[in-house]
Amino acid sequence: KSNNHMNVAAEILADHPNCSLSEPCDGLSISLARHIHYELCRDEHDKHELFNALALSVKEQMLENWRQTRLKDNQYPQKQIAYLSLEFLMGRALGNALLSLDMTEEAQKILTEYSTNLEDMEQVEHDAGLGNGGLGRLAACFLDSCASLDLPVTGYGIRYQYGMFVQKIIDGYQVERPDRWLRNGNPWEVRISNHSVSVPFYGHTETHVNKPGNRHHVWVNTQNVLAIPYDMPIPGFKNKRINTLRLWKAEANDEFDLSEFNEGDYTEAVATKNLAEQITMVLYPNDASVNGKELRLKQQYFLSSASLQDLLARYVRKFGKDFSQFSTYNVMQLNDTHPSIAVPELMRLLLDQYGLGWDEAWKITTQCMAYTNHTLLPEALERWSVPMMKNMLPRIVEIILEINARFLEVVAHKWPEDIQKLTEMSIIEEGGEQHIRMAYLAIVASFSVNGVAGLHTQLLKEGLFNNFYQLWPNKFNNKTNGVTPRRWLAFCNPKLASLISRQLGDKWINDLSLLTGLNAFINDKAFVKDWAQIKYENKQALTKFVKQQCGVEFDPKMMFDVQVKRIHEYKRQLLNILHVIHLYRRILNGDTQNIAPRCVLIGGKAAPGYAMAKQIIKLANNVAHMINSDPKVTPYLRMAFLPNYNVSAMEKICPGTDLSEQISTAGKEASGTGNMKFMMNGALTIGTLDGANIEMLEEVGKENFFLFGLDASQVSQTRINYNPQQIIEQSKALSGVMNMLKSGHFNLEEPGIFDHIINSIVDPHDQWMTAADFDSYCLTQDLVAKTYLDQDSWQQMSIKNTAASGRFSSDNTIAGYRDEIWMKK
Ligand code: T68
Repeated sequence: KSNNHMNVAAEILADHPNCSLSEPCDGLSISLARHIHYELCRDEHDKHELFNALALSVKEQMLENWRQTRLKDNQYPQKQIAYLSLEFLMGRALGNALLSLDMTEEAQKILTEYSTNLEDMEQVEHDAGLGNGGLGRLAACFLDSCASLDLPVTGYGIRYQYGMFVQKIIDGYQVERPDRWLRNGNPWEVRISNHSVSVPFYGHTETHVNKPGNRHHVWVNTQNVLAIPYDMPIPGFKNKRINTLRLWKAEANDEFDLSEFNEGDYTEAVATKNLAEQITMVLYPNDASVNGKELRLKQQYFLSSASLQDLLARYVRKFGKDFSQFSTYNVMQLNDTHPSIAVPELMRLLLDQYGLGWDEAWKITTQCMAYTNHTLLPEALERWSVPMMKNMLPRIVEIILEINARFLEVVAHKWPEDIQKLTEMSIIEEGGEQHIRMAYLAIVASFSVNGVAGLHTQLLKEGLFNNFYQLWPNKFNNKTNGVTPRRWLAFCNPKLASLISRQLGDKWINDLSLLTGLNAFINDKAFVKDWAQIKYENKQALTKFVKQQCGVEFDPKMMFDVQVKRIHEYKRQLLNILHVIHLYRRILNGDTQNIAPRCVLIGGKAAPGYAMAKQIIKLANNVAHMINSDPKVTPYLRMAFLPNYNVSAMEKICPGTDLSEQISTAGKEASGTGNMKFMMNGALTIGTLDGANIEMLEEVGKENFFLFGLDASQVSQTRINYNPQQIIEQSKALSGVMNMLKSGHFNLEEPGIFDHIINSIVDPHDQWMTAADFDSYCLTQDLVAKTYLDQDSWQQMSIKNTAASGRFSSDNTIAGYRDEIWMKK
């Protein structure tokens, strides 16, 4: 499309003759004009080019404060926090940056001169999808809160060339496509070549004895890969702090090629370049299972080593090689065990590179490592094969073995003559091939181990890590997750945000506890009406989005019932679908009394190798298709599966949701964070006593929460004699649903495709116990419908939910990390 951006830019610059690329003037307008005029170099641009110019000029607005933040943090000795994570699920940056810099209105005004608008520009930005789900998005919310709380925190991660795959739905099936998010460049990043470091792989170790009793270890003949940092600015909310997210890219080291080159094999030498660069090529799309691939271990070590070298170099620049103060000025928060190889790597650097003794190095390491656990699922606990690691990282394995030997002495001291304790707690798992239990390594080396919600931490202490809890009760602590109210309310729901600000002022944006003030207005008719009207308008916008993305017609007058999250059996999208089928049967049977018309939306990605999750997606699509094509049904029930659920989709979904589905098998969801986003935006929750749901219910009161199902201890009890067949026979509703499924009603053209799903429900070993909670779920859904039909009380409950959501601001969570972990004396 032809544009006269160049003319507009030229006019603006003509008004400011003293501004040029070398002597920039302050201000977004000039900066944008300059980028367009001097860098785009042609008269016509597409929206991507205009977006890039805009983003570059917004970044430019941050550069001076970014520099000042760095100077300040270097100047005043205070503790620096490194948040180490294989995932940062940032989403889009433009709208968030403008909000933090308080430049949204200015940008809107400027863009009208270029005959476009901010909303269209925002849509052009590709999500930075460098994460799978909750764990990666938590890291992103934390960065926002750390900057907004003025904390010197640096995020360290990997600059994946391909982020989380793009999900297409073809004939109801998930198809994965590469996420080429860097296709049009990334205007937010700055490549810092002179901070590159070199990360060793392979080779072997040698022990040299200098003096008797003084052994010195060297790791030689390594293949070295360059790690190049790309920095992204993380603006605090209206406070001038700009923190850094430092993402490492792998590149071939020139010396790496030399030998081959000298032998004349030029092409071979260049090809090895690819091997090095593969390390940061792609994000592993598994969110709840480990795949044990060598490349994944390489990524973990690459991130850990590069980040630690960076931190050590920075320390040495300032304090020299006296490391006695290192742990006073540094702490590393490990986002799950994924970067836990940082433990032996820090030991290696201190021992081999800086010549410290073991005891001193160990003291430093254990004073600055802190570990966050995000799951109890055994299939998600990382265990690396010792032979594989020995080959790739021989020196690291030596150090882990030494850590373990010393640790087992501690165990033997605490439990004398208890051989079983030694095998149970050893960092090395024996039996067949040896494996390294990364969680144990992280616990042994950390001064803090935390879970991510009250129940989860309790289950860690009582179950999974009980031995360690007995040994070191004081290491364990809880930090219930949170989400940033900037992105998840102020930015994504501007109408509700301004209504709230009209009533309470705008201080709530960085003190979310102030939202309790909304309770004063639940009987204010005009306010409740405005509240309902905004939800309605947000549902209209969501209706448009669903139509665009799935071709399904929603109706904003119906209830919007939403479950969006990764597809996993424990999250029980299947239970949701079974309830939809139950409603569908009721409607077909003419039993429509007390049915509140609803639109059910399900979205989420399945790990590419997770067959059952992929079948659940297919089932959701087929059920949706049957429902939506029956005009007798659609006045009461509609359903859509939303393809490619991601951060920017959630920004449209949560403001327009009435009912949030948080229905995991109790004891399985560590915390959940989507649950909090919905609550902030005034959705009511139907949920089990799992993860942070428990704390949400505590805050809002059980009369404002639709609770159902077994709790965690009942789940364990019921498991012993679980008989789903009998449950089905005794439930008219469930047997009806099962019969309909078995009849092939939803897969007439593809017989048998859902057999696996059907069998899983009747299997006495069904870990997720879908049948056990079905009746309770349906009863509670009836109560949801009844409540929805009474719109006055629904809207009041909605207000109460937002009002009670303050505790789930990630500012609150980060204040806990700051006071009880990072700055704890
Ligand atoms: C999630 N975990 C938890 N893991 O499931 C969720 N895993 O309850 C919690 O709210 C959230 O973490 C934040 O604490 C994940 O998202 C992963 O994505 C993951 C990725 C790779 C390997 C294992």
